[in-house]
Amino acid sequence: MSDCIFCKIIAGEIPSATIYENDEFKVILDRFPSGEGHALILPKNHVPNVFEIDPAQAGRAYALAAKLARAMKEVLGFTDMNILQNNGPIAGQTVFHFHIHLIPRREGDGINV
Ligand code: D5M
Repeated sequence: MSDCIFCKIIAGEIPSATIYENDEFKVILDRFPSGEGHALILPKNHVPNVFEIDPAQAGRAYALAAKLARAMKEVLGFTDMNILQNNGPIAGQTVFHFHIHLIPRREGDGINV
């Protein structure tokens, strides 16, 4: 989708800090992180939200979230994590391309999700 910032990132038209990639997903660091290591899982196809994503693809995205959560915990040394996903502006979605937030949590980090 031509005016979607995440599609532009996936196409390599604007830079991102990519931490993982496969045929179906790209995982980048959030440009406006809630905390250190805040990452986003993006499907490479444009799909706006949970209401429109193929449920099987949503399943693969969450399976990837579970794998990455473990890898990130080992590498970054945090203890806890929020995994969340916003759908629609009232729910706080600001980029209308489905994405899963992976937010490492540490004691006293003061993050409000
Ligand atoms: O989350 C959208 C997230 O996308 C929000 O945490 C900021 C992040 N964002 C916005 N622009 C960029 C770029 N260019 N690179 C990386 N991350 C970005 P939402 O759930 O829609 O509010």
